[in-house]
Amino acid sequence: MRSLRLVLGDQLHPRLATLTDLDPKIDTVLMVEVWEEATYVRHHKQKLVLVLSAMRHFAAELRARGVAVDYVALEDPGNTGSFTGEVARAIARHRPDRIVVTEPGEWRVEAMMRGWEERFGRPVEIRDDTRFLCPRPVFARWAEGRGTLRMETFYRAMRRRTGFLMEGREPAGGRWNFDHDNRRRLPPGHAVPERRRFPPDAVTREVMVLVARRFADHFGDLDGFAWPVTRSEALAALRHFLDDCLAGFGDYQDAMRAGTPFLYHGLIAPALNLGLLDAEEICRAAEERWREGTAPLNAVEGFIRQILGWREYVRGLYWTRMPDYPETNALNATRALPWFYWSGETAMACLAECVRDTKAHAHAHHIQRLMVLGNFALLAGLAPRQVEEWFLVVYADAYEWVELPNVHGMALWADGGLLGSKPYAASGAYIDRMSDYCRACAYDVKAKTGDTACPFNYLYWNFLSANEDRLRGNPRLAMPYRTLDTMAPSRRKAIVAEAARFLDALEMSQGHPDGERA
Ligand code: DLZ
Ligand code: SF4
Repeated sequence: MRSLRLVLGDQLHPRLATLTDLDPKIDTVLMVEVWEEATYVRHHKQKLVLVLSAMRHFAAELRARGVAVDYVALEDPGNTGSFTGEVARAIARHRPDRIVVTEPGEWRVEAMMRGWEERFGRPVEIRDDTRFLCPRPVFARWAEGRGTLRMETFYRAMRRRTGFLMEGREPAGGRWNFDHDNRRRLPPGHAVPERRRFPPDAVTREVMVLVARRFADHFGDLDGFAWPVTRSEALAALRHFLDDCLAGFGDYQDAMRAGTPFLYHGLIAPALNLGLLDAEEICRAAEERWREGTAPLNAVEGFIRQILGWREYVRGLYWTRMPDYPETNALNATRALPWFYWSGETAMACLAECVRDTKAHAHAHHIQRLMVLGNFALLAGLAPRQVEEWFLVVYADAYEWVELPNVHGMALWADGGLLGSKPYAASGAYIDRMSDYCRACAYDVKAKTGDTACPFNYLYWNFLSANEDRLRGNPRLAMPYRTLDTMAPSRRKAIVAEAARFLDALEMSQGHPDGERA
């Protein structure tokens, strides 16, 4: 039986389910660069380069292994610009008996694929994505009948299921979670490891020219592109992380420092989410470092939890809740995304720094995303759909299955607590504790009201006040509500007025440094 095997741009794994039983004598692999995928959101320029360059390299590697690859480039004459259109053309070229694909990372694309059998009059086999450690039906069974879903419960089940960091039935070190050890601020003058860069080769440079020409108006700098685009580069990036960064990752995973965007972070999510690495090999490699004594357990457990726990959990949740998941807006947030999310032009130094990093690298680490950019969006009541689209656009590792639950559920609490037990709201004190951003800021992080007061301060109390009906009963917010209750009514009124003034100015896009358009 002759198969046409479609490999998507984020499925570039040598043992992808689509390829396992490939017969090089009769089968063809189809890879297509399509306008629809490049523009359904206006991806950061570096994300476009990463996906297209990695696709081209992967096709070359398959060909070197003797596989027939039919590769349609973005500007090839006749390119219809969509997956469906390109599969139709490829069927006419190859006359396959069936089409083989692996489940995609987006509900939108899977819905498209489900229509192909009828449309093309051939069997379409959609295979499980074995790059993930928790198959979709296993997650669905785990979630079924549970009133609330909690990552920690799922993570423990996954530790037991896979045996990572287990000693018999018990967690290694006697604890499941070492998060308490992982909240250190970076000491002044602390030198962080120099990070390995992967300068563009000829293939990547060609894609950079294409992106500069065809996507000039997309967000992001192109010049600093240094992401791994092949499996061997991705493995080198992983080794560099394990050798030079993992040991310090745990302690400083929540720290932020101006001018130092990467710290001890993995920087492997773009490669992992493309398929250049897989979750199992990463967890195995990290665990090995602990077993051989070169990385402490708090670092290794924290790292493995991100991949085995959090990443698998958000994917499971995405697939069990789509397509309705993004429709909720539990806190009725409707404010438009301020322009400074694109320009970085705001007097709030923390936000400016995080947008600058994002623009320069298509990257910001999880605390920058959650506790600065996401926190502001939560406190300012920005419309979830706009914030979600921004996060999907700007990060090199962002695909909807991972971005949507992280933003809609975790950062914005728009799902009303399905994914996370409380909104991750914080005042300026948190940002000041975990970073050095406040030192260079026009605002005063210690001031609670007044012209120079840090906006995060009054926005935080205003948020709790405005959403009291919805949030007061949450046991994890009992403490801040107790503090709010002890506030003199006049003080509370001043905070609400200050927040209203700030948010009005933001909305009007005038009259306030943070509202001005670039
Ligand atoms: C993100 C992306 C981009 C920019 N371009 C392509 C492309 O031209 N061809 C392709 O196969 N995939 C691309 N992708 C990745 C897809 O958008 C991704 O496979 C779906 O969103 C499902 O996760
Ligand atoms: Fe951000 Fe407030 Fe600190 Fe300025 S003072 S950097 S706005 S937290």
